[in-house]
Amino acid sequence: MQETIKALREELSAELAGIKNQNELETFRIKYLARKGRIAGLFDALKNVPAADKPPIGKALNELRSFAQTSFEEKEKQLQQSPIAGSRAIDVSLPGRPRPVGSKHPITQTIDELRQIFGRMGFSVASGPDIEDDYHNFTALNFPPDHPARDMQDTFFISKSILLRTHTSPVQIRVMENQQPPVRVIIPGRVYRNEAISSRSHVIFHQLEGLYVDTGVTFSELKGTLVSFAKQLYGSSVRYKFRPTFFPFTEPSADMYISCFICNQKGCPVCKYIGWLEILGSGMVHPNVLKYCGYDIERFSGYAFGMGIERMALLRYGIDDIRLYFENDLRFLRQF
Ligand code: 2NM
Repeated sequence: MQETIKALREELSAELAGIKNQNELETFRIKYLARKGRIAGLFDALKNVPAADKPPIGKALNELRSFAQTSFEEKEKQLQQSPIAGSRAIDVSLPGRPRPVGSKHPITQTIDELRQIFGRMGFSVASGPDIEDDYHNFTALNFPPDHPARDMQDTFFISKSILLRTHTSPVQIRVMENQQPPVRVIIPGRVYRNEAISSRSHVIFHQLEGLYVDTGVTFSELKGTLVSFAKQLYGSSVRYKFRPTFFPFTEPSADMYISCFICNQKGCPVCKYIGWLEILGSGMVHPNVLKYCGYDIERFSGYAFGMGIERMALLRYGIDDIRLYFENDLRFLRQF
């Protein structure tokens, strides 16, 4: 009998140690501690023990019962304190709670796509300061001293000669100041203009400009690169045309148009009923600009181009109000 008691004590200790939740603990209680459990069974068997042996065996049985009861209570306390308190607290079979996932701003997505296209054509990405000086924003870009863009009306001045850049072109100047040709870079970035805010214009917007300078760069290379760009962005069947224009920093200069893919050139509000969409400005870098950067104009020539990112995104996503890009309204942003 003493042997049986000892064996049962070891058995229930081992079993209790492996218990991980309330359900298993309840099974344990029924098996050992309940009225018809194994310990009670041993007390029943005490009847058949010879009278002389009863006191020591009864004592051992009482010890076993209180050991089992105490161990059980300890285990119960332990399970209740555990953060994953048994299977009642956490149902691991429940589906997870979805967490809201953010998305890239449509301007960032558009820049990413333009970067990829120009990246495949050998352009690397450069950047520069938003706060510029008059020299890099205007003078080195061949703006005459009395040019209207230099007016307070159009430009945010911080002091007499420090300003918020009105285009990303000063970055091209900084690249050329620091590096001899060949130069092949694009510059995406934020620019600032002192304009009345409306659905069509804003004080903040984004540009992407590109520059290629090397020996013997020609206008036909400019056209070839930009036509390839337009076909990659708008599809190979897109029609295009270049129209002469004027910029201080390029000569000759040309605006590029593509056939309106919204109305298929039948005329619509987006193309203002002319069937053509202006997508960028471009030209051969003015020799004066190359000279300001210390380049030998007898050896080097280059082309440059620039486009408005908001306009690109507007055409891409059919957005009709530029202000939406800067309001951070989640109802707008969630659509991208
Ligand atoms: C445009 C259009 C045409 C341009 C020129 C230069 C630089 F620095 F090389 F002179 N940078 N960007 C350029 C030329 C920009 O934006 C409509």
